[in-house]
Amino acid sequence: MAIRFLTAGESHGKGLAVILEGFPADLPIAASEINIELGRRQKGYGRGGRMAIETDQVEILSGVRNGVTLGSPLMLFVKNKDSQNWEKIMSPEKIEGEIKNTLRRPRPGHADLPGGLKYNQKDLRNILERASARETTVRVAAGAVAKKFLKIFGIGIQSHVIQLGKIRSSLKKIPKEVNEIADISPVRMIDKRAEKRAIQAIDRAKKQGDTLGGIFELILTGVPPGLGSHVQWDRKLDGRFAQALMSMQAIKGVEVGEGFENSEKLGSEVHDEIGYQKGRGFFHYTNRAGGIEGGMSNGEKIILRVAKKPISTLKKPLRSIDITSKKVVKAAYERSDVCALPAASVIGEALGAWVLADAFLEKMGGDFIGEIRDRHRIYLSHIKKY
Ligand code: EPS
Repeated sequence: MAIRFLTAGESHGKGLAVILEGFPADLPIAASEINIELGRRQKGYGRGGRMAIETDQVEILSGVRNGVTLGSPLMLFVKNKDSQNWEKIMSPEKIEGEIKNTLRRPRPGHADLPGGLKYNQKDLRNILERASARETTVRVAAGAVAKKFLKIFGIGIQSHVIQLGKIRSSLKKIPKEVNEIADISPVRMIDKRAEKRAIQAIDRAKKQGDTLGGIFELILTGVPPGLGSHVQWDRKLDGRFAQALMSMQAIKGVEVGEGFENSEKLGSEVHDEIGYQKGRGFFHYTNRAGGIEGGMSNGEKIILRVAKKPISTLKKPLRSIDITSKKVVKAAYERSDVCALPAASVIGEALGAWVLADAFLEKMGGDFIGEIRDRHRIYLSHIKKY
């Protein structure tokens, strides 16, 4: 592992923090660039009331001077504007009298019950505050730095929603500028017909007090071959992507290339034949593998698909048990989103960028951008001569 990050913060606490360690010196980065990514995460049709309260803005507290990284840890902070409405409930000081907004009716599908049992908490707010997807705000901030780093080396990462509930995008050919189109779609869908139906599906779910999930796709371009490694289980690039993406709230599946579809086919229908052209070098005639073979990038586009379950906070709640009385009750409901899939797609970009920046730095090595540039050039010339 070349770089790592740790987040801290509760959904309705003062704010969220992230420490990024291992980034090289001389990477130009500005708060305004990180804020663009934070803004993208806040969008999407089907979001709840919270996003109308917040305008996420990062504060760079360390690791950057005069617009460039120093090689020291970056400390990034995003304030929760909503925290002013929760000051007493979320106070770190001992509260006199009764604590409001306690939660005792765990939501099926949420961290509430397993977290309550594990940490022996009788107010499940002590679990939900940290389990909330609000935490992904600073993961996106970390990813924005990783994206900026990758861009120097011609690596891009984009995302779009390919399925929302039962509505599937039926595009055969994906355009090059995915994010340009997805960023202006309320559901991050490129297929306009599917977009319209997806919006209607969200409206229907909202009316019924229900929620919706779906699948988004990540596309990483310009990735050199040989990132990750076949030699050890925890160095395999596909495994590292899967771990990072699966760690996102509500994610239940990660697919590399046409992973699930390929499982029912013959080998001869699945594997991507290898070609060679002078100037272009090695290439594959197809990319069903999604750009990863043997736990390593193979020089093709990396394609990852990520399945998100519907949010577990339901306005029309499912059956649960009151943890104090042990009586059958309806699960707790508090303000939430009907669908946060478009936001998840942006968060996926951030985590995908992070994993790739880590694997890239591991392969190239170096402590300042100029040094990494030189090493990158040498590696590419080795590949050309191979
Ligand atoms: C989120 C903030 C949260 C929710 C959502 C994600 O705000 P609040 O809980 O104050 O309404 O909108 O969180 C969840 C879906 C969850 O299960 O906790 C955000 O910033 O993305």
